[in-house]
Amino acid sequence: MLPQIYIARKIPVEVENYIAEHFRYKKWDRLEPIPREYLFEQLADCEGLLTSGTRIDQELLDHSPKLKVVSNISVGYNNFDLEVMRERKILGTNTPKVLDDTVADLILSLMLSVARRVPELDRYVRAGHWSSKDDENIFGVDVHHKTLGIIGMGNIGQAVAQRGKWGFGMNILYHNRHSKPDVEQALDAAYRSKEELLRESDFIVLMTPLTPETRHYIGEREFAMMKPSAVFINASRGATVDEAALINALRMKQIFGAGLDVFEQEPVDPKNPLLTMDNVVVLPHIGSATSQTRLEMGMLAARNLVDALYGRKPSQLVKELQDLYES
Ligand code: 8YV
Repeated sequence: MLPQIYIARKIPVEVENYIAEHFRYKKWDRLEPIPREYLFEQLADCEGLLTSGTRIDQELLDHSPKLKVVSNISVGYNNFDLEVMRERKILGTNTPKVLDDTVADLILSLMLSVARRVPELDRYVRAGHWSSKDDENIFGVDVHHKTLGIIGMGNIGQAVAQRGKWGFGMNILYHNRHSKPDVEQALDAAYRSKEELLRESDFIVLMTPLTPETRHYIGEREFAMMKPSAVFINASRGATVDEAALINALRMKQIFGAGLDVFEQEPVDPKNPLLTMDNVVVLPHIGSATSQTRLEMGMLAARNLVDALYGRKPSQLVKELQDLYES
């Protein structure tokens, strides 16, 4: 009998067709997130779970006695309680690489939108206004040939650096847990300490995964180091930034503006002060949101499930659980 799995989010039909060839399955195909208690009921007889963002913790695993693998349709996997999954020998997989260019494109759009005030001035014109070309009140800041500082030089960070370097002639700085000589050579990029990068950069892109070490990685101290003309971009996870400190830094004009695709609380609270600021561009966590990329992510996540439940090592087993497969 084919293994039983649960699909806990809406997926492209091509992915569902592929899954149907390998599994018995049940699915949640609404746009709103699946209620946790309902998910628990569905998982009672499932060996695999296809999801992203669902908190995989002791409570969920206590309701999933047959679960062997959780396949995230996302590159981030901060929803995994890795310690509990390790104890229970539950495999966890993600979908890196296939979304790098799509997310990097979005990050560049945020950089340009904030720097040249695109959404703000779009609203300005739609409201019936038009100003002299010499009116400094509609001036923005340049992107080309400025200094781009990337915190977290993983695959997406490198894709952003490529765009900045080759597309806009930018000077590339980066901060990472480990230096990357090959990237430095390929992009003429320079390694900097976190503090040096914050002080020297005109555009700061935060692309670290969310871990206990990176929670509130950018806060009051860090915003105070940035240039008043600096543009701050976060497209990783909202909680890597102390959002209250960001709001204060913007109010005190410690930075020029911010581009945010992620928030500490998602969906973002409509009363969040960031949504009232003209020098902040906000998006609903759409980094990987193109049809082609979501199809590729879904197919990769489905293949991870097939590998795991058909006795093969999944190609995208997260690094912290690699030894589980050998054990
Ligand atoms: C997913 C994300 O791309 O990939 C990630 O880590 O941040 C998410 O935006 C999206 O939820 C599709 O699963």
